[in-house]
Amino acid sequence: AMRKPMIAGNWKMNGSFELVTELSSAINKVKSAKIDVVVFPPFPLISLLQQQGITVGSQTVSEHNPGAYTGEVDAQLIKQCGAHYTLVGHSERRSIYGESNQRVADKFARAQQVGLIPVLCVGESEQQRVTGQTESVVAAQIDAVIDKLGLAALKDSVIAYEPVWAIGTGKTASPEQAQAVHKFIRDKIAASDSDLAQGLTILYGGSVNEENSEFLFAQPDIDGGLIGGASLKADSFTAICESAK
Ligand code: G2H
Repeated sequence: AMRKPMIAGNWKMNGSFELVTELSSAINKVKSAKIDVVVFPPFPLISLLQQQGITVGSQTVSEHNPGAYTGEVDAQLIKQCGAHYTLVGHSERRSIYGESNQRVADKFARAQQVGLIPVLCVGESEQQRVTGQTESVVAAQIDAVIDKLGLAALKDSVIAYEPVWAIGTGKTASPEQAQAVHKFIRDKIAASDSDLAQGLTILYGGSVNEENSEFLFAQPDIDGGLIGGASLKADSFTAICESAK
C-alpha cells in the first residue's frame, strides 16, 4: 500500500513507571522511517514516554473545554504533555462508559481543535455481526463524525477497526474478514473523496499478536494495528512492529 504502516500500542489501564523503563529502549530500537510507532499509555505516563523519545497518544479525551468536569482531562493539556494522538470511541469506552456515537464525534472534534490526531475506533459486537449489521454499525459510527464535521475532517485522522468480539478474547478476525470491513470503510469514503480514502490509515485491532500480525498487515486495506495485550511485552510488540515494515 502507499500508506505508511502504523503500529499503535494501547496499554489500557496497565503500565507503571517500571514498564516505561522496560519498554522504551525496545520501542526506540524498533522505530524506523518505514513505520509510525505510537504508544497510548494511561494519562500519567504520557509525559514520561514522550521524554523517552516515543510518540504518544491518550486513550480518550474530554469533549469539553476546560471547566468543572472533575476527573476528566482537557485535550489541550494532553497535547501539552507531549501527545500527538488520542483514541476516541474505543469499544471499552463505548460499552463500559456509555459513550454514544454523538459523544465520540464530539471528542473527535475537540481533539482536532487542539491539534491532536484522533484515532476513531469502530467495530461491531458479536450479536451485530451474526445479525448482519456489521456494515451498518460501522457506517453509523463513521457517519456521526462526518455529520458533525464534514468528510474532510477524516483527512487528519486515523480509523481503527476493532470487532468487539475479537478484543482481548483471543479470537482474531481472519485476515479476510478484517480486509472485507477495511475495504468497506475505504470504499464508503472513496465514494465521496477517493484521494482522501486512499490516504487514510485504517488500523486493525483485536487480539493481534506476533503470530497473526504478518497475515493481517499483508491485506491491501489494513495499514497496521492497534495492539492491546501484546503491546505490554517488549518481544511481542517489537515483533509486531517488525512484521509491519
Ligand atoms: C483491542 C485491542 C487494543 P487486544 O481493544 O485496542 O486489544 O489486542 O488486547 O485485543
